Amino acid sequence: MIFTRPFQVLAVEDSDTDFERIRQLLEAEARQLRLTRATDLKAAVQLCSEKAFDLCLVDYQLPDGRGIEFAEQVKQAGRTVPCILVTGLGGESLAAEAFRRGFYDYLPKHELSRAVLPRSIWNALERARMLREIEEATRRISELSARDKVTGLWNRHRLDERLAEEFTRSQRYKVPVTIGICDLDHFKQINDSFGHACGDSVLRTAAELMKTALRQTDFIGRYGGEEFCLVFTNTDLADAALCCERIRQRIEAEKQATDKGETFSITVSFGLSQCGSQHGSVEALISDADRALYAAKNQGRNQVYLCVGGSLFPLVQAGGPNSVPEPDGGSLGAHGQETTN
Ligand code: GH3
Ligand code: MG
Ligand code: MG
Repeated sequence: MIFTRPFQVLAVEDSDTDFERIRQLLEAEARQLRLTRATDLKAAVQLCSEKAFDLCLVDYQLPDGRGIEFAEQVKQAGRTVPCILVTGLGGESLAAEAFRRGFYDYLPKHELSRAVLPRSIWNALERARMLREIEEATRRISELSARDKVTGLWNRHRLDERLAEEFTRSQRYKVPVTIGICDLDHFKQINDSFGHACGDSVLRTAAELMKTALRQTDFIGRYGGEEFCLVFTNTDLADAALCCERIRQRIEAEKQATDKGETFSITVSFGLSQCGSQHGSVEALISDADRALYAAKNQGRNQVYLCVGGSLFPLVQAGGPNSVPEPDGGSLGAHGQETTN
């Protein structure tokens, strides 16, 4: 084992004689193992909640309870610590109980020696280190499998999972959920003019702008190449459309720069659809938002289009605040015209 620091070991032992024996048996390891003592469970749990110990050597019989319950008590205090049960009593059934309760080892006091005690401690520390590595690797794997590498947003896989949950929730409890699909306009030209790395940087900037514009309860993922899917929970079409319009304006206003210092700006198009009883599946909901997006593209890009009751409308600014058409098409603004592609 390679040490980067001394390990902190807490001995929970009420007997002065037994503690002194443990200290002597570990004398040769004193530089790598720093020993602290607690004489009852309460003090030991308190110490563990104040300081991160690497290992606890716990006596079985303590003035205020059974040492075998120590690990659970520490856990309740919000910590986990590897523990070894050191006992003058007991036999196989106690050993079995100790292992069942997560103790790393069980050591009868009469068997302790300069060989046995350090070996058990090093084994426990090594096992704890491996467990931490496995936990960290598992966390990284699940993070990587959920995230898109370029933007750091959720990837399609994770997005589909969450969207399916929200869709079901919306259908069951009749809460409004609106989705928006956003596609960067003429993005291929950016790659062609300024290079792929610049394209990646534009994707990151757009992703960041969108993410920061959303509420905590909304979510966003990278849907495809330069397409993003925004999911507005507990939000109807009108509110989601205004949010998308704000994002559209912010992205248009944002100055993008190449690594040579050239500046340019980009625009995005949005297609929106609110989850409703007419949507038999998530795919049907996405298909409506997609149709609205294609309408936004066909009608000149850099705008927000909505699918309302199966028909497609632009979000219009009729000389004032943006307005969203009613399902019957009642409040179309100046250039409001139905698109049917
Ligand atoms: P439109 O306005 O119709 O959406 O035009 P567009 O050029 O954005 O659409 P098109 O689908 O023709 O091109 C999308 C481009 O996105 C092509 C592809 O090379 C680029 N792209 C996809 N994923 C990435 C990526 O991860 N990084 C970069 N830099 N480019 C990407
Ligand atoms: Mg595009
Ligand atoms: Mg595209």
